[in-house]
Amino acid sequence: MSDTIFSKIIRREIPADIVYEDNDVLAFRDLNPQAPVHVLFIPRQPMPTLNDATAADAELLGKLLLAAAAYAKQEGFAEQGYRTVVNCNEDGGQTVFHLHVHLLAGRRLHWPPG
Ligand code: DGP
Repeated sequence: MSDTIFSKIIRREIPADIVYEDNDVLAFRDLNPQAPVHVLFIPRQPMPTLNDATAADAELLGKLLLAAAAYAKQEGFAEQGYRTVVNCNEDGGQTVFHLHVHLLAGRRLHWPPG
């Protein structure tokens, strides 16, 4: 089982600007924001990468995306738009090995990403 900086945030061992939580999901502002809104949605139960997900995790993965969409609606930028991203391993640019969904919003995001 991985223990990363995100597990420490879950255990409140280090501070984070938490914007949402429920029994399965925690969401907090990214320390190094890439857009005016940059929130990370993570499962409380750690999973290093998307590669480690199985069919048993389908509901949890859905909850992460639904929590991100609900936050976008609550904060009023859902109609304007936003992006959700899951980076996986080296080429995906993953640096913290506790699966997370990035929610980016508040500016026009470019495509393709760099
Ligand atoms: P990724 O590159 O996809 O693994 O994204 C990891 C993100 O986590 C990155 O955008 C920066 C953020 N991050 C790293 N350490 C911390 C931390 O201690 N607190 C917060 N809030 N965010 C962090």
